[in-house]
Amino acid sequence: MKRIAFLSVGLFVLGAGCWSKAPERAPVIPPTPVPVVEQAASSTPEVKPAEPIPSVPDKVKPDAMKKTTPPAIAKPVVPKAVEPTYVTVTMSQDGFKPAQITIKKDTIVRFKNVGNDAMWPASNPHPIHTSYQDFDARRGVKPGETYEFKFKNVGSWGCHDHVSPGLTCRIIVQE
Ligand SMILES: [Cu+2]
Repeated sequence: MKRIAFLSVGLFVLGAGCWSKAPERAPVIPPTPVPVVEQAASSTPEVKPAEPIPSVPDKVKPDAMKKTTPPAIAKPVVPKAVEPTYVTVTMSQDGFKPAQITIKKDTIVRFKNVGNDAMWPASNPHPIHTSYQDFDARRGVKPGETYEFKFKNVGSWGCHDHVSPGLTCRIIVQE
């Protein structure tokens, strides 16, 4: 009888253990949050597609550099032509050579006497030289000497040798 009672007690204990273990296992299994891990994993791939986006602006940058380069070169080309331009006209008893020239405004003409006698270049008309009063040597230019005059006024200016008025020339000044 004692053995039967002991076994029955042992069965009760085992049964209680089974009952107690069964409810313990049941709550343990569901709490394992398997879907939570999937959400965390799904959040990481969303960040990856954002990485290739910055590579696109890198390709656009070289094109922008090429477009900005040409205007930078065109700007410094503007300032030029500050030094005066010189043109030489020789004069002798054979006349002015060349007898007619066309020049830009502010060009300096060098009347060089290559003859044997003094010459006096001046604007028309002889003898008053009023068409371009400043254009007048006002003296005889000796052989070997040069009379320089800067033509600031636009126009067609007839000229002559005041010593030998038959020797004529023409200076055409343009803008
Ligand atoms: Cu004259």
